[in-house]
Amino acid sequence: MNLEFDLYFITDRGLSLKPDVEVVADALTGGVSVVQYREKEYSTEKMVETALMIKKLCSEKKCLFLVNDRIDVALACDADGVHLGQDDLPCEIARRLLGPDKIIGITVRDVGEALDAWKAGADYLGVSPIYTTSTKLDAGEPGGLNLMREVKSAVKIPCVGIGGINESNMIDVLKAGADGVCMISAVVSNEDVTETVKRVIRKIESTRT
Ligand code: TZP
Ligand code: MG
Repeated sequence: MNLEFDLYFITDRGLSLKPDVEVVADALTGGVSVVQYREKEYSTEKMVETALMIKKLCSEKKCLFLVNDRIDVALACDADGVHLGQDDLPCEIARRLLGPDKIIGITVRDVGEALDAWKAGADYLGVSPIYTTSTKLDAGEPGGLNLMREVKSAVKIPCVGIGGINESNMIDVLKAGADGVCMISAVVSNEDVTETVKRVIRKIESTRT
């Protein structure tokens, strides 16, 4: 599968100034290549309802749509895949449930976890946390650019940097080997998400020309 990431967008209801579905619409107008729906508190029913609306928007823009943690929700709305952490369902079991064609991303915090996830059949890795973040309180110690470099050279699947990334440090993360960057607070808490996404994508493109 040829996965291409630039700006990897993740919803965060607590930090956004608008409801998730509206923020996703703004991010899609800005041109994000992947949307991950991340929701830790909603009932399953409400989560599926929201995921179905986001899935529709993503399909219209041919944007990849992933669900965080919840394989049941991903299946219910026919998302393109899931993103799983180290404490979620193991990758092999997720693969059995989702089938060969869905995308599975795994969060890794060191090279050992990266190699395990790759061998287990992950399609891409979220390398985390690169910098200190207050968005995910249990993210752990930041691994910095060295973590990004080490993981990227250990595996042959796309790697997305996450954790404390913003418009000032994103280029460093890309230069350290990231195939894409994820920034939650630096994107969703902005008044104009569309403009922010456009600016970030221009910066990413400038590193690739
Ligand atoms: N997983 C690892 S760090 C993180 C997640 C969901 C939060 C990243 O948020 P921010 O605001 O970009 O630091
Ligand atoms: Mg998780």
